[in-house]
Formats: sequence, C-alpha cells, structure tokens
Amino acid sequence: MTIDIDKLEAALFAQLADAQTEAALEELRVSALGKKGSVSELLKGMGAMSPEDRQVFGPKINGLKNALNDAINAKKVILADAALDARLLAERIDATLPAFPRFMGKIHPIMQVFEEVAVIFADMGFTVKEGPDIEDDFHNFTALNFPEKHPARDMHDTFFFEKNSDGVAKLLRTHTSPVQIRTMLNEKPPIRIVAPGRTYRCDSDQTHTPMFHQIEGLVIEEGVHMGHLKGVLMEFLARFFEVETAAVRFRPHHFPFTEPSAEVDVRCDRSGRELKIGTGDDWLEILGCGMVHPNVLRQCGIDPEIHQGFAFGLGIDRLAMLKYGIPDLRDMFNSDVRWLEHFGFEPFVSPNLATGLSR
Ligand code: 2U9
Repeated sequence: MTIDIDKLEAALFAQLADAQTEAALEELRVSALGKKGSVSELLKGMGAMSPEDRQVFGPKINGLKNALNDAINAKKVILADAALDARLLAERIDATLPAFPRFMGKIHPIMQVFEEVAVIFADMGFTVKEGPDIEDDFHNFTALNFPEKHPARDMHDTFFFEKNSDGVAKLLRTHTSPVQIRTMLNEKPPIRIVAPGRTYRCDSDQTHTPMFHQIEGLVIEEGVHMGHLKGVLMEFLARFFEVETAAVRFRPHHFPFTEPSAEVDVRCDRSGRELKIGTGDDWLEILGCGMVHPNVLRQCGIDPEIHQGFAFGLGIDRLAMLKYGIPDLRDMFNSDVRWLEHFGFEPFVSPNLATGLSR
C-alpha cells in the first residue's frame, strides 16, 4: 500500500510537471481528484481498511489529495500569467505611430472658416447663438422691417413650404437674422452675439448656391454707434486675414433692417498672382452692415430712444474662397473627396488664437 501511494504520487507530480496548458492541468485534476479519479478511488477504499491501517494511510492519502490540489491551482496561476504575457507580447502596439495613417476625412473649409470666425468674435466678447433653419414670416421678414410687398418675400427668392391648415406657410430662412430677433425678444440689452448658420435662397448660378452660409453679428447697447461698428469690423478683418491692419471703406447701401446701412470694402492688392488683403490700391467688397433700424428694435420690445444697436453680415462661403484660394463656389458642395483632400483641414486641429487660426 505504501509503495502504491508513493508511486502514484510520483507519477501524478511528473504529469503535473509536464502539463504546459490549462487544459492539460484540468485533465490531470479530473484523472486524479475527479469522481472516479485515482486519488478519489484510494479515499473510497479507506472504508474497507482496518482502523490501524486507516490511521496510517488516511493522513497520507488526504495529504496527497491536498498537496496535488494546491500544486494544480498554483500551476494554473503560473500558466495563466504566462499566457497573458505571450498575448501582450503578440498584440503589442507602437503608441508613437500616427493615430490615423490612412486618409480619414478632413474638415470642410466652410466649417474651418465658421470656427475661425467664431473664435475671433468670442475673443471680442460675442456669444455664439443658433436658431432653426425652418422659420416663420414674422421672424424672417416682418420683425426685420421688410415691407409687405418686398421682393425678397416673393416665391422666386424664398423657399416656402406648403401652407398649413390655417393657411400659413413656413419657409427656409433667407438669412440668420431671425436668430437675432429671437435673442432680442428673449434677452435684455446689453446684447453681443454672432449667429452662424445655413441660409437658403432660390438662386443658382456661378456665384450663388441655393444653400449658403452666413454669420451675422448684433450688438445692442446704450450709446453704440458706427464708430464702434467700424472698429469691430476692422479688428475682425485683420485677425481673420492674419494681417497687421485692414483698412475699410464704407459705401452707402440699403437694407430694410438697418439705417443707415453700408456695404464695406477692404483694402487689397490684386496685382500679383495671389490676392493680398490689407495692402494695395484696390478694394474688395467683403460684408454688409448698419445701425439697427428703430422699427426692428421696437418690434422686439427695445426702446430706440434708450438703446442703439449695430449689425453686420458676412458670407462664409465667399470668405473661405478668398482666404483659401478656392476658385469655384459650386465645387464646395459637390462632395468630391479629392477636392476635400486638397482644400480640407486636418481634424483634431481646431483654430485658436494662441497657435494661429489656419495652421
Ligand atoms: C437684426 C438687425 C440687423 C444683419 C446684416 C447685412 C448687413 C448683410 C449680407 C452679407 C453677405 C448677406 O450673406 S450675404 O449675402 N448681409 O449685408 N446683414 S446688416 O443685420 C441685422 C440682422 C438682424 C435683428
């Protein structure tokens, strides 16, 4: 009996030493300690032993059972660790490689310019406001002092939806000005906001697309005047075109929502191959602006005797074309990935004033 136990012990531990996988260990456990295992059979046989034999062999067999059990568990941990080490080694990645070595898409120049413009105005104390693309007649026209018969209200210029059951038709906003109207109705002066977004007009030719992008600004404050407006615009243009100064020229114009109104030209040089902003003898029309019409202030519950306001509007698509040398407006909306690869901007590099807007 003594011999049998010692032999079995030696054989089981030799098998344990050979086991190189968790499956082999499990096989060993079942063959020795399972219901019909060799050690379990020995334990079962103890019932038939004499009390003297049981006293001698009982502790031996139990000792073997416990020692084998502990040794199998300990080896299991070692094998699991080794398996994990091997996997970590096989799946090792080089964290210094670029995150996206393949072409993964780029930021459209329109979105880039929106970001750049918003960063500049935010730094000048403006808040960015957004509103719905689908508007009603009041916010898009009436509150902005458009006369009842103004041509912009015509079906030919504005996209109208079908009339609802009350005979009222919603429309696609023709400018972002309804955002300013909504802000003036909801907030008290002082107000300093910019409203970027998509706008829509029934217009399609070489220089117009039916959907285009604007950013408009509005400042409502006691005592603001055209001087402040000019200062804000010059500061904006210099920062946007990344030049020292940007001289401007105001030409009288007409908008229903501002009085006086002006179109603004910026000094430029077209003599070389590239258009230069800020220097030269030429002028480039760049934006529209004016003092908010008293009727517009009154429509929004603001007393024009107390508060004054200035406003301006910029076409984002044109700004993008001018700054980044994009030759054709319509290419912007063709969804041609080769175009985007060429004119687009790196994702994850957002414009900021500290490291430069367009780097
Ligand atoms: C309110 C009051 C006044 C916004 C303004 C312009 C002048 C303007 C054009 C620029 C190029 C449109 O995209 S474009 O064709 N915009 O010239 N926009 S003043 O004036 C406002 C807006 C809201 C309540």
